Amino acid sequence: MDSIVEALARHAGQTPQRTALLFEGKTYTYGQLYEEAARFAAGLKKWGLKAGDRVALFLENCPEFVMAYFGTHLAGGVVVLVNTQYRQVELRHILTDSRASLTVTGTVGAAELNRLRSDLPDLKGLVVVGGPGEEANEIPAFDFEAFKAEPTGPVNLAGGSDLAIIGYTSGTTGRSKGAMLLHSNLAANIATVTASWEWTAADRLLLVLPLFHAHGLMVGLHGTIWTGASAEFRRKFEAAAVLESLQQESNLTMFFGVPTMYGRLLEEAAKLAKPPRPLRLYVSGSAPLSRETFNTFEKVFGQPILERYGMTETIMNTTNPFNGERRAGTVGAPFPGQQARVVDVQTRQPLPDGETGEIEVRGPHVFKGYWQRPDATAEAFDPDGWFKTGDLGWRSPDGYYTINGRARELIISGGYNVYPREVEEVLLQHPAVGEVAVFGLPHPDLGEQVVAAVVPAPGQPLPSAAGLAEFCRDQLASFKKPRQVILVSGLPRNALGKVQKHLLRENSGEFEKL
Ligand code: MLC
Ligand code: AMP
Repeated sequence: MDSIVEALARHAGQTPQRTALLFEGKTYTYGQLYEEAARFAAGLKKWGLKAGDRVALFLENCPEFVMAYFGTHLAGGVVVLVNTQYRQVELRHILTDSRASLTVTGTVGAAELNRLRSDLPDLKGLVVVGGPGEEANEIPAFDFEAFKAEPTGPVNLAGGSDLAIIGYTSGTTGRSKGAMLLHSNLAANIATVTASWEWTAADRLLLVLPLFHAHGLMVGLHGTIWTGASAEFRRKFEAAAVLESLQQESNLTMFFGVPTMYGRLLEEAAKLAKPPRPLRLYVSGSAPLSRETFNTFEKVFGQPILERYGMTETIMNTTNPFNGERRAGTVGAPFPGQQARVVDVQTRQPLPDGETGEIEVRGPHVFKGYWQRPDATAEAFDPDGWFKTGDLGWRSPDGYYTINGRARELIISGGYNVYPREVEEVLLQHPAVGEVAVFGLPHPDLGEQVVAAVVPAPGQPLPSAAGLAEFCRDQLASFKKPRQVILVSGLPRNALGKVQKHLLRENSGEFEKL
C-alpha cells in the first residue's frame, strides 16, 4: 500500500463493519470512517480545493479530525498540523508560511483565527466543528457537517511522492520550519513500525496523545489504520481515567505516551489496591524516559515500557526490541529498512561505538525537506542523504543508541518542544524586559521546564514572573510560558557576546527568584 488513506480504503472495502475508532461512547467502523472522509473530500472539491492546496487542522482530538485528515488526502490536499495551544505568534507564522487556504477548527480556534484576520490573506475559509456559532466570523465559516458533500467521480488514493503533511518544527531562529512529509514517508515508516511491534488487526490502542503531532497521528492513528486494528481515542490524557480503562476494558492491548504520562500513571497507580492489568505493549517516546520511571513501571505494571525515538522530520527512527532486551535509558536500534549513525559534530565523520556525537538518519522515512526553505533543507542533509537530527548520542557495541544531549537549543517539556528563541523574542517585547535568556531546567513532572533569566529594563517597574507568563500566554502556546523567572543584573556572555546559557543553568539555584 502506498498511503495510509489507501489502507483505510482497503479495509473499508474488505471489512466495512470492523471497528476502527471509538470516541466518547460512539463507534466508527472502517466503512463509516471512509465514507465520512470521502464526503469531506467531496466538500473540499466542491469548495474549490485543488490538488496540493494546504488544509490546516487546528483541532483537538475528535472524530472530525480523522475525517478531515483522510478527507484532505482523498481530495489530493496537504494537511498542515497545528497544535491547538498555539496562539497569535505561531498561528500567524504557520498559516502565512504554509499559505493554507482552509482551516478546520473548533469554535475557540475560529475566534482566535478571526483575531488575526488581516494578517492571513491566503486563508479563505474556516470549517468549524460544532458550527461557526452566532458571532460574526470575518473569515467565511462553514459548519463541519454542512460542508460535506456527496462524493462524485473517482477518489484520489494519494501515494508515493505526493506531499501528505507539513509539520512545523525546529524553530531555532524563532520561526518554525514546515517539514514536508510525503505519503511514501508515512507508509514506509508505519510499515516497519507495525511489523517491529507485531501490531495486528487484533490490537486495540488507547490513544490519548494529541493527533496534531507525530506521536499521536503518525504512529497511533496511522498504525491503527494500516493494520486494520482499532483505537479508543480521547480528547485528553487523564491518568485516573486511563487507569480505570486499563482495569475495565479487557480488549485494550496497547498504550502509547510521553514520559510525563507514565510518571503520572505511576503516581495514580500508587493509590490502587491491586496492580494495573499488563497490556501487550506500552510505548514511550518524544522525550527521554528516565531509568527510574522505566524500572518502577515494570515493577508496578508488570511490563517493561518499549522506548523509541522519533521526530517530526523522520517519524520513527529507532526502537527497543519488541522481543528481546528493552534497555533502560536507551532508544534501541534503527527500525528495519532504516539507517542511523553517530558522527563527529565538527568533522562529520562517523564515530566508533561508545563515542558521543550527532545522530544522523537515512532511509525511506526521512522527509523531503523544509517547505519553501531550500537553504534550511540543504543545511539539514549531508551530500550522501544523511539527515542531521540535532540529537547527540552514542551507540553501544551491541547496537543500542543512547541519546545524551542536543546539538541545538531545545527544551522538551512534557513531550512538547519549546525553542528558547521564540520565547525570548516575545519576552523582549515586554516593556519591563531589558535582556532575556530562556533555557531549560529539570522538572519532576515535565522532564524539563521553561526558565527565563531577565535583565530588567532601566527605569521600568521590575517585571513579575506571573506578569511575564501572562504576557507570553496571550501570544504563544501556554506550555511555552516561563515557569520560573530569575532576575539578573546582566547575562553571562562569551568574548563574542553570545549568552552562555550553560552558566545560567548551572548557577540558577544561586539566583534570587521572584
Ligand atoms: C500542558 N501544559 C504544559 C504542558 N502541557 N506545560 C508545560 N509543558 C507541557 N507539556 C500546561 C498548559 O499550558 C496549561 O497551562 C496547563 O498545563 C494545563 O493544561 P492541560 O492541557 O490540562 O495539561 P495536561 O493535560 O496536564 O497536559 C500534559 C500532557 C500534555 C503531558 C498530557 O502536555 C501532552 O499531551 N503532551 C504530549 C505531547 C505530544 O504528543 N508530543 C509528541 C510530539 S511528536 P495554563 O497556564 O494555560 O493553565 C514528537 C516526535 C516523537 O516529539 O518522537 O514522538
Ligand atoms: P519533534 O520536533 O516534536 O518531532 O521532536 C523531536 C525530538 O524529540 C527529537 O529530536 C528528540 O530530541 C526528542 N525525542 C523523541 N523521542 C525521544 C526519546 N525517546 N528520547 C529522547 N528524546 C526524544
